[in-house]
Amino acid sequence: MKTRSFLTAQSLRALTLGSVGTIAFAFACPAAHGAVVTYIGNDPGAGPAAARPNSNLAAANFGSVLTAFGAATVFTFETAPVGSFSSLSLGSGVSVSGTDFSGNNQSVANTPNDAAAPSLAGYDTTFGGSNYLNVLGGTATFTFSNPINTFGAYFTGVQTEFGTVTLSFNDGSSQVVTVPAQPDASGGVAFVGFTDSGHAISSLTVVSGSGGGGDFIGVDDVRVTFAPVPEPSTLALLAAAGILGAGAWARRTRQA
Ligand SMILES: [Ca+2]
Repeated sequence: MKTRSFLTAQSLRALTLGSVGTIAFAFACPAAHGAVVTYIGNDPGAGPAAARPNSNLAAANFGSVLTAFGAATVFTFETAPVGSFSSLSLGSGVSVSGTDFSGNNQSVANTPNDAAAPSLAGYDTTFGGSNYLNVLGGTATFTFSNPINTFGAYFTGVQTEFGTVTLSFNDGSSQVVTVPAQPDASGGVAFVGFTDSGHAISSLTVVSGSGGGGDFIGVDDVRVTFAPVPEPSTLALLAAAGILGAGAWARRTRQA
């Protein structure tokens, strides 16, 4: 996995304005074939109504490179039924399933897990929205009928106390992208996105911490692009090439 990061003038400005958040993202050039390139920003302590400059900047930079991958499809969970699910269809051939720290199904929530301290345990990040994927430890696996080559989302309430939160997937080899943890006392929000040029990913699992039940987090405003599929005309050409090749073999066989 290849990850390059640096601070821009804008992110440095955000830092000097008092935020203790950090942002790390890749050069905004198309990724080399085969490389997972991450776009990550985090805002410790940021709750539902707070500004999240580093996370939003990472999301914007991630979005700016998606033009090389195609139109992004965004899932806000706003039309998803509130409550637990065994498998939740999000549309566009995308579904999510998984079980929490106690083996129960994951759920969609419309209020923060911790009403008194919403930044600690997951909340909605959609502008004007309320619903989010409520991951109470354990795992949540996104399945893509049409494989993807980029993925991004906001993660809320990820803390250092409950183990590491990761995105695990296979693009021909096993890959792990780590979601930055926020301080135990404050929680916060992070945006994590990645591009994976030239690859196709059929599923991705959010592993929400480990030990002691894992971490209670929110996942929201998921955005993906779908990997290109061979055009019918390309398939026809390949089939024709196969027929021609078979014909040539037959001729050679007859001549032999
Ligand atoms: Ca939402």
